[in-house]
Amino acid sequence: MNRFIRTAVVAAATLSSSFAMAADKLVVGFAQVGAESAWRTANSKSIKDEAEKRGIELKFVDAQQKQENQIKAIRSFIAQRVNVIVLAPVVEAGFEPVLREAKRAHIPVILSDRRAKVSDESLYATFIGADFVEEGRRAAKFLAEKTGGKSTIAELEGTPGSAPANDRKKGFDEIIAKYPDMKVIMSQTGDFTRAKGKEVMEAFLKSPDAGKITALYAHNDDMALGAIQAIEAAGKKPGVDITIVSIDGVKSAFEAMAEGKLNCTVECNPLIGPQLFDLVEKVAAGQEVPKRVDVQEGVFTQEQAKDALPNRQY
Ligand code: GYE
Repeated sequence: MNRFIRTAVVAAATLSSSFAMAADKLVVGFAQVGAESAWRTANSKSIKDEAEKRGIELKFVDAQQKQENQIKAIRSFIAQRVNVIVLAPVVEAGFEPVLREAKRAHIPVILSDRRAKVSDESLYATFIGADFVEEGRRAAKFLAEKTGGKSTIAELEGTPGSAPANDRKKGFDEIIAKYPDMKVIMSQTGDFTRAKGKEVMEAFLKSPDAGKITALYAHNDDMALGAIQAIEAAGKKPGVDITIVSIDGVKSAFEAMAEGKLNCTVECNPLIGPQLFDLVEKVAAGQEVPKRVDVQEGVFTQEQAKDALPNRQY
């Protein structure tokens, strides 16, 4: 074989093996909610890291908390013929038509973190996420215990129409209904962000009933952290004058607990990358998966915060 032919043969062999590799590589489209909170940042990182570790090509779209961006992203994943679509639905309602389009294209969809409301369960392969109703119950149980069943509560809700906002309210209300002296007197959305949490808390503290507030329930840590700034600016002591409970368990919440400014955080574990990609690989291989997969989580009080802080990964 002369030198030119040998080079050509080697080049062709390299090319065909790289084609084979490209064909084997799983391609996953992921329509993420946004980058609204520390929880979300940790969740995105966990998913990106795990895809990289497994050699899976991840097409990542940050939808900036807008449903229309997620619908657009899913349509583009369908056009690109990805192997699996992962969707973390911003809100529960309104995804059915685009999920039907994915089904018609025979591309399986996995719902991650937040549920979507659909009339036909065959529109998604599985849902992996936390039990948000239970998180709401845990927050209320802590508050009931801490305040001896007596508190006048301000509530910072998550994104309207989102599964965590709906469920965390539901679970919380279910428990406080058992305590005649626990009442939510004001409730508004802070869209899961620190800036909005602060803004809404400022408004709460200027309202005619401001003096009655003895407790704050925030649907996530970021909003509670924003509210803590507003409470301090109003000359009150967060964690003392107003008992505060929130959900997620992010590092800054642990720091706020260690400083006595936040009383409790209910964990919602965002590190679901490994569990998620186990499901992605199974679904892509046509294997059976459970329709619902739970993520494990706990509850942390100020007493436990200092010990737990060095080990927090998010
Ligand atoms: O609690 C919040 C984030 O869907 C569980 O979304 C998630 C929530 C989380 O913005 O911080």
